[in-house]
Amino acid sequence: MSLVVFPFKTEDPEVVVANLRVAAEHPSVSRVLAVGFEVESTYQAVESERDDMARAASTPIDLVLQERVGTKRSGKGDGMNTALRYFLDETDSERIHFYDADITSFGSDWISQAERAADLGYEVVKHFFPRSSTDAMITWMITRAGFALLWPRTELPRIEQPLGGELLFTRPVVEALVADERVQAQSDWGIDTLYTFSTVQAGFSLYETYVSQGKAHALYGGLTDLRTMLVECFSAIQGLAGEVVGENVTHQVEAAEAVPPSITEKIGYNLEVTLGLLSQNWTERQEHLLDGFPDPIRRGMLANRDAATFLFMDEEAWHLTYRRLLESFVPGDADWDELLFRLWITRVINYTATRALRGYEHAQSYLASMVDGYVHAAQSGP
Ligand SMILES: Nc1nc2c(ncn2[C@@H]2O[C@H](COP(=O)(O)OP(=O)(O)OP(=O)(O)O)[C@@H](O)[C@H]2O)c(=O)[nH]1
Ligand SMILES: [Mg+2]
Repeated sequence: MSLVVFPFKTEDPEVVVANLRVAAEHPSVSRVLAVGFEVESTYQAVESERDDMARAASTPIDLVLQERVGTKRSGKGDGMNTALRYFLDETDSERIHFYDADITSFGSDWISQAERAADLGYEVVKHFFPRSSTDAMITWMITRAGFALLWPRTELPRIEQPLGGELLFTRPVVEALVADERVQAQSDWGIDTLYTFSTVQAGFSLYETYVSQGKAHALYGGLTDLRTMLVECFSAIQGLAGEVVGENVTHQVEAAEAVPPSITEKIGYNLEVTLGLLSQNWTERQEHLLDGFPDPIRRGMLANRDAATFLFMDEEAWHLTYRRLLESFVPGDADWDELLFRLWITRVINYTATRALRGYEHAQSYLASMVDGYVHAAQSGP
């Protein structure tokens, strides 16, 4: 039997409550856990509904606040790590599932799919979803690119959605994650990167299950939230550089099906607002930090002070940029954070203008071949 966990902050209470109910009613689920960030309106809504729901489903629904487990900003990582400890200490379940609480397309099938893969013997199951061509830009440009450049011979760059928050772990995996100090320290948005990295490094088998209806969820709170996520996801990779990862991991990816127009035609962000960011918030120190970057990148970025320019930031320029960032980026330094954000936006706009605009199919195969290209470049030497 399984424990199903929803980490949540402030979300639409109706969505969170509906998702808790779906989980509680699933026949493979013996307990449901909601992990809140603080006592606020969403927490109170869950508190007032959970007894009735639990009674109706004959499945306990617990509600806890996240503990301070890690050493970075206290965020989703503390929430998820709190749940791992709860799973080991308070339950004798064999499996734990995580789902984001804000998903409006969540269904019972998601749990069944993960259970089926675990029944086949897989130790980690990750859900993956069709994404619009301008979504998942942290995943592609930061995480998959970084995995390719740093661990080209491993399964890491082959993982579809390494930052996805929908997944299943078997009990031995949870024991390993709780024993891994790097994982427990990662209290921020870097937690998904650490879970993915640590389980692959430890050699656990991985199954990726495809959810064709997609993950419909709350939109970004704004570009500031995205910036925090970007910085924390990059810092997580940077902190792992130098780690050794073995090549032999069992990894199966379910075939994807045709993608609906609601996803292929979706435009992921506001191009005009984003272009404007290229010329804002420059400081003299940021200009100096660019001294360490190869010249086309340094010159191109400085030109953005006057007018948006991004055609120079193709995949080769991003490769050089990424290597430089790995060497020099200082987490928590406001100018480095801003520069990283601006470099990444330049890359995302370049990709949008030269690739995403050519259509969904083209964009998808381009992104996959970009990662392959990094894998090849990294294998043939620095
Ligand atoms: N317990 C806890 N949950 C969190 C925290 N931050 C986010 N969450 C929850 O984690 C899940 C994923 O967060 P989202 O903000 O939706 O992040 P995302 O879906 O990766 O990115 P978006 O595209 O911005 O929605 C949601 O259920 C959030 O409510 C936190 O600090 N603590
Ligand atoms: Mg979300």
